Amino acid sequence: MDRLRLRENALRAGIVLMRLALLLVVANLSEAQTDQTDRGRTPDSAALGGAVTIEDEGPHAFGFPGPPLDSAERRQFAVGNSFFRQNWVIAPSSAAGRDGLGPLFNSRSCSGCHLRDGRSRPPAEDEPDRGGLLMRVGVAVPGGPDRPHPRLGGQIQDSSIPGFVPEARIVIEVEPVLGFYGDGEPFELLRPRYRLTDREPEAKGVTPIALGPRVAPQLIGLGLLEAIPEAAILAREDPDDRDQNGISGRAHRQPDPRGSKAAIGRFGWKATTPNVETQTVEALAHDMGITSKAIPAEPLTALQRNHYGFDSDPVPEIDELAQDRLVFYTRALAVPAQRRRGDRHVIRGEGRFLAFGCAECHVTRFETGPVAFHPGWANQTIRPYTDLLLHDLGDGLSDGKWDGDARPGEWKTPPLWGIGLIPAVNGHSRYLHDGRARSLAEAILWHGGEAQRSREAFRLAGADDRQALVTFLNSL
Ligand code: HEC
Ligand code: HEC
Ligand SMILES: [Ca+2]
Ligand SMILES: [Ca+2]
Ligand SMILES: [Ca+2]
Repeated sequence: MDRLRLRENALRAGIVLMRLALLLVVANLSEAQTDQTDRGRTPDSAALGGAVTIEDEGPHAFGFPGPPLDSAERRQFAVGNSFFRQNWVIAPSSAAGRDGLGPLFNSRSCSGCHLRDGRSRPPAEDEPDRGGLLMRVGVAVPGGPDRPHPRLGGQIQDSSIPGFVPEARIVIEVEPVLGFYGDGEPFELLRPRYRLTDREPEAKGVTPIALGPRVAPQLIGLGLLEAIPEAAILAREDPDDRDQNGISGRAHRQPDPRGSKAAIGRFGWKATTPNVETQTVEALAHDMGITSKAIPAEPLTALQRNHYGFDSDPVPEIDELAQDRLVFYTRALAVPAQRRRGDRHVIRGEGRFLAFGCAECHVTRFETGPVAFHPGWANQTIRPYTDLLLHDLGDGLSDGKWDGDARPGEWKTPPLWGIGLIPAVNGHSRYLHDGRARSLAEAILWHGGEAQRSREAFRLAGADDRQALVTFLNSL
């Protein structure tokens, strides 16, 4: 058995080496090539999003429309962009079509959290603006999914319009966790703990509360992730770990609110939403207090409605055309190309990535299907570095909060495309679902559970190999 596995590994290593040699050739070829579209079709090129790849590594790298859009579609994209960035205001106002903020909300605009279509970070200790971290909430039920909180619902809205009280404030306390690399070099991780203060009086005393902190992820390539055929995702499931590699991903199945058939969750840190449209209308309602045709009620619990004597206006606050443009925009954001692909540290790091088993979950290659929101997004070879499956990453990352069917320790493998550009776009290097990791190395060191073996391979590797792996991640 073991010998077989050894042989398998040796074989695999051979394949990896051969692939690397190939990559070198491809990298050299594509260096000489200037034609972007040809480059987009080379499976192992820097075009991580196939034809939906752009070349930019500046602060706006996440904000480009996918190249397949024609000029009329680019205008729709621009309209969607303005709805993404502009602040919603309190109704009634002269800004018809952009009013209806709250009464409870987290942010006045999508870009308030997804700044430049990118990623938020948790607030520093002395920062009054807590907008970067969204807090899901529930009442913990031993051994099972938690229930919505009777007063607070499923999410803490930490802002309100006048006449309403923000639900609570979030306090973060960190505790250092010390560790050592294989060569004796020490490292220190910071384990966050969360609690609520300044709760609205009626919400006090309801315990035990389960808290789920989440940062806003970058929004690139979402139309591509939507277009991966369901069968291709399900083919990678292995809930009982039959191949005994310690990894047992499963899809997050859930009812699609628009249809009766169970859909596969793809978006959110726990793959709670099946498509960009659902994610968008939920963000409008829960994060900004903007009602839509799909979610006509403000995000208030029955207790809050009674207390405030509040009724939702039956007319949706965002009209259908604006919502369509917003969804179109969010789907159409392009993926930045990989940088420095021919660099020898990047090549070495990619080798480590494969050898450490990272690609078992951060899957390097998918083909999008024939059905996509736009023909340019169909039939593309993409390198998202995700399997869109849930994995148990161990107690260290468990937050005690269920989300749909996903257990407290289960997380969707996040795509790694664009991960190296977060510092350029958002001016920080915070990673993982709550932004606790202060560097890519810390993000890896937090991996446990199904990724334990991978994490240990990284931790025990030599400093050069660890650095090369991080250099590779930064090239994505
Ligand atoms: C209060 C902060 C906040 C605001 C405002 C906000 N988002 Fe988000 N967004 C998040 C967080 C946090 C997540 C991750 C949610 C989760 O893990 O369940 C997310 C996830 C997403 C995703 C899924 C991305 C992925 O790859 O999984 C999309 C799409 C999205 N948001 C779009 C929007 C749009 C469109 C708007 C405006 C209508 C918006 N968001 C407003 C915080 C925000
Ligand atoms: C068992 C599946 C699995 C394996 C193996 C795995 N990861 Fe992950 N990875 C995840 C999941 C799930 C998360 C999200 C965890 C969270 O946010 O709490 C994650 C998060 C990350 C992040 C942070 C991403 C972000 O958007 O903030 C990086 C970087 C990363 N992994 C790199 C690696 C590297 C490098 C390896 C190999 C040493 C590896 N991973 C192995 C599943 C895996
Ligand atoms: Ca409203
Ligand atoms: Ca709430
Ligand atoms: Ca397995």
